Order: sequence, then C-alpha cells, then structure tokens
Amino acid sequence: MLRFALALSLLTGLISTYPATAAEIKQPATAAHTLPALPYAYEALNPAIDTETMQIHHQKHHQAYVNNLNQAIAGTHAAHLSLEALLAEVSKWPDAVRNNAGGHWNHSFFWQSLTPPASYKAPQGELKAAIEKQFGSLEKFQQQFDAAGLKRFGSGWVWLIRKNDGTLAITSTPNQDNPLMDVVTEKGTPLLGCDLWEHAYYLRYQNRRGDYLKAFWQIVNWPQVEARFAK
Ligand code: MN3
Repeated sequence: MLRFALALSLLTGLISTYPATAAEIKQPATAAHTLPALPYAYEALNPAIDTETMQIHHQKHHQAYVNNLNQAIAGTHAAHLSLEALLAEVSKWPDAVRNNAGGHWNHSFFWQSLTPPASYKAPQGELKAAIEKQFGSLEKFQQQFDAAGLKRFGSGWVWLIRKNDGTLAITSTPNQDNPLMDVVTEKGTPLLGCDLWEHAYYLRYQNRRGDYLKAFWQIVNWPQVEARFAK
C-alpha cells in the first residue's frame, strides 16, 4: 500500500509534501489497475443483456479481477508492466496473475465491444470484406463463431482475431485466457470477444448459451471492431 500511496502522490503532484527517501523515488511510479467505467448505462443493453447481470458482472466480477490482480502483483516487477506487456509474458507469473490479468483485460475489452441495440450498425468496409473473404459471409462467420462458443466446455471466451499473417480466425480460450497471452496456442490481435462464463448470461438465459450468443449479435459494436481491425 505504501507504493500505491507513493504512486498516487507522484501522480497528483504532491511529491513535495511526501516525505519520500531518494531510494523510494527511484522506483517507477505505477498506479494500481482500476475498474473502467462502462461506456453506457447498466440498463442500456436490454433486452439482449439484462440490467442486473450487467451490474453484477461489472461491479462484482470485473472489480474482483482488478482487486485480485493488484493483490497478486503488489511488490513485484509485474506491478510496473502495462496490462498488455504482462499478458505477453504471463507464463512467467503465478496462475493468480494469469487469471486476473486476463479477467481484467478481457472484461475491459468486452464492454467496449458492445453497444445498445438502438445504436447497432452492421459491419462495413474493409472489415466486412475481410470477413466475407475468410468465412464466405457475415452469417457464416456468425455461425462458426457460435459453434466455437457452444463447443467451449465450461468457462471461457470465443474470439475473432487477426493472426500475425493478417488473416482472420475464430478461436476459443478457457477460463480468462486470451489471444494476447504467451501461453495460448492461437495468438493474434483480438478484434471481438464474447464472454462464455455463466455469470455473463445465467440470470436471463439460464443454461441456454445459444440464445445468449444469438442476442450478442444484436449488440456488437461493429464500428469499434472496425477501428481495431484498421490499426
Ligand atoms: Mn465475465
């Protein structure tokens, strides 16, 4: 906690009032990971995802990944890495880092991947062309994505990624793993991801993961996916 207090004091320009020693000041200032605000209201994704699910998912589940990540990396070199840099070398760290760094990154990415149904826009331009080239059509892509999501046993994620050779692929990872981690077999740049944990859908859909995936397509933020693809 002393390091966090020091980091906070550095960030807020209060260093002159903090009685830090020279040795403490040599440490790079690293703020703790924090829960990002949702880019829309908790009720905004209805009817695809209900308000209570969104509240619990963001305030309880995502917050817990953030808290547990900060606890797992406190006092280690990992506390000085960006989340992406940590994922790229996550094999070096205990499972608590892998699970919670993944959980924090995946949920931050997931919230940005969704949009209220009234704001939905179908994919366009180069991304649409790339999906059609790779999968035949948007419908065929969605069918393959759903099939991969339904096949994932237990908890995990299904992804659309851009591989290092530039082509698109659908992958799935267990638990809170993701395609940025050095531990996964199919690596790439995530463009879209869907949370397959029961906590993401159980209140409204119970065991019907297929119905949840069907609803997911009504709230995908395709302009955001296009922006990721264009990078
Ligand atoms: Mn989740």
